[in-house]
Amino acid sequence: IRDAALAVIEQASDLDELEAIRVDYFGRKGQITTAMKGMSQLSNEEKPLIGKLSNEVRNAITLSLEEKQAQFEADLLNIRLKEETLDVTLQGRKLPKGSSHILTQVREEIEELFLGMGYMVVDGSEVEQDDYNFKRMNLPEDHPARDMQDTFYIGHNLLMRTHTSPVQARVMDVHDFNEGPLKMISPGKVYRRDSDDATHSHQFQQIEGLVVDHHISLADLKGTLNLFAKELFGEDREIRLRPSYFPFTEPSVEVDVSCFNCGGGGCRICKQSGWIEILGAGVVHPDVLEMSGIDSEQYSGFAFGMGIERVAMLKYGINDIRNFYQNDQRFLSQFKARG
Ligand code: FA5
Repeated sequence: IRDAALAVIEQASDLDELEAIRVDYFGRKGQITTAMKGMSQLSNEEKPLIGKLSNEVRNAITLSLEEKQAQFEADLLNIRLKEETLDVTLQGRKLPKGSSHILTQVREEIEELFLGMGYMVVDGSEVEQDDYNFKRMNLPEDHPARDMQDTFYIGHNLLMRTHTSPVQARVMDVHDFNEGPLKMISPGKVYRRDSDDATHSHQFQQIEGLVVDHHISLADLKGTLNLFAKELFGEDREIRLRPSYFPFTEPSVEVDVSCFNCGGGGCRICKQSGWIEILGAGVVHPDVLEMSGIDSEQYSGFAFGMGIERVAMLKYGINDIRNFYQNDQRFLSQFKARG
């Protein structure tokens, strides 16, 4: 039995076959089991001899089965290890990479420029009180200039801010001049009931700027804006100041930049004028300072509010403001450069 068993075990080709062999010898009706059962019929002299022999046979077969099983298991493990090997030299698949929105890029560029000139960047709230959006900007109720900016009201005394100017009042309320002059910009979204067209959107972004100190004049404003325009648009672009009106500045100006697409000759963006308006500005009205508790005899300031979309249109020659908000990848993916 032993030699026959060892021979079949040797030839077994997998774990299943080995199990069949084990059953064939040690199963309920297996050869060894049957032989052991037959022991009871042996004489007392034969029992120890045959018993010893059969134990040896059983141990030899068991050992051989175990060895073979261990060998099969080791083989299987090796095969699995081989199959699961990672080829670290294989080229990876490229994942499409996103980037920040073109308006975010332009906003950050403007922020960096003013940070470099010592301004702080302040956050404002898109939901604003009527008081701050209008009254504190020298626009009492019934003031006709409230019509200049059609407003989304969301409750009594609460509205979606129509410009970033209310941040001026909020910052002036808390500024301590013992710590130095006030120099801040405040970027953010604003909302108006404008009809959308190539240069107007009902939701757009502004950057407010405010400087208050002793002896600040229109000349400081002009110098600052000139520097800004040259830095952002390049030396060859021109800016011009036109007299304008805002209740919160006196005098007030609007600033145009020479148009990109037509080289100043006139096109659809600038409506044939060769110029596009990017911001409103002026010398802070003394009443606005006083409402924040700032002595207008001692202090003066300038302020400006620019449209970020308009700046981006001029910088990159984009001829329709709606491109910024339609999420067309063909448009957006052109501006991946700065990420
Ligand atoms: C204002 O909003 C004033 N608060 C600006 C200001 C601040 C003046 C501080 C003086 C001192 P205005 O409504 O002109 O002004 O808007 C300012 C800029 O926002 C415009 O020059 C233009 O660039 C942009 N803008 C205005 N309306 C829209 C619109 N519907 N869509 C896109 N950009 C707009």
